[in-house]
Amino acid sequence: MGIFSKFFGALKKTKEIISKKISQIFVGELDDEFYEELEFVLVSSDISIEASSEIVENVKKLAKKEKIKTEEDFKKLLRKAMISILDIENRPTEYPLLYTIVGVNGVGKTTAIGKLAHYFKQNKKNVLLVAGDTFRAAASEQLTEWSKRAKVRIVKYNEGVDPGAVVFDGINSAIAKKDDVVLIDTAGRLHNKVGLMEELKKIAKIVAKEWNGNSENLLVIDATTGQNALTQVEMFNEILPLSGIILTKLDGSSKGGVVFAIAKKYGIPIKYVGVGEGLEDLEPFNAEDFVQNII
Ligand SMILES: Nc1nc2c(ncn2[C@@H]2O[C@H](COP(=O)(O)OP(=O)(O)O)[C@@H](O)[C@H]2O)c(=O)[nH]1
Ligand SMILES: [Mg+2]
Repeated sequence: MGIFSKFFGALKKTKEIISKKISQIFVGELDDEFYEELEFVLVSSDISIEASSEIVENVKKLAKKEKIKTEEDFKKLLRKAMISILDIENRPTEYPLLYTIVGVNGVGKTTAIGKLAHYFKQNKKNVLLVAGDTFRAAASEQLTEWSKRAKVRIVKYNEGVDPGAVVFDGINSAIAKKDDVVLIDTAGRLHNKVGLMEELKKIAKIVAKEWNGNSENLLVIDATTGQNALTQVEMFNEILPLSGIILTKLDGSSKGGVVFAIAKKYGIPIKYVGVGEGLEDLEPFNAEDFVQNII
């Protein structure tokens, strides 16, 4: 219950804004002017122009067909149209499972790994953390803290060690101990894109070579950055094929709308959402719940 109420609370701001505006513009008549205003409401909630116009087109057709009169019925249709944008096939969670977690500095990668560790642990899985961010000593110390909190194992080395070596040893340790879940932390420094690119590619190569289980590359993005997130998706997807997104800091944001933009433009599913800094503040993403909490 705790997690859910937090999740609902997280999107409350977005919901208030969108719902209030729809009530303001909904006067019974669903004319062109109404739809134009609706599109504006969606775009200003960070649902991109492309995604907003698709939502509006779909809802327009449906509303005509179903002869919608009330605001409640209209919102139901709108929800349907929004869910269909987010309805991207998610890879099933099959074990053993390895996540390589990537993203720019400060988006919440290390925190998300701590929360994921706890989440899988609660589901009776054996989890190993791999401290692949060797750029700063503080990074592996931070991950060590999370490993203690979540009570899971960690493989780490000193600052400056080749992240490839950490990943290699981490994976082989996980295989030896028959772990179910391996979570790899990575550095996100952006001032050196080429260095970052090479590092991540090398990690991906080692994962491909050493790991036989299910493997995914997940990009962490900070919901409060809004449309900037799209640039990050673009950049990281060029380096590594991304299989999913972890959207963090929804608790501090009225910008959950960016998920529609990502789904529409890149067809990459959102897998988890972060709603705080605590161990339990992470949820698998569910499009219906998400939309239900937006309008
Ligand atoms: N409010 C909030 N803060 C978060 C969330 N996820 C991470 N943070 C904070 O964001 C900051 C950066 O997180 P960190 O995991 O170190 O980011 P990294 O550089 O990508 O590894 C820290 O202060 C975290 O506590 C979240 O879902 N909600
Ligand atoms: Mg980090």
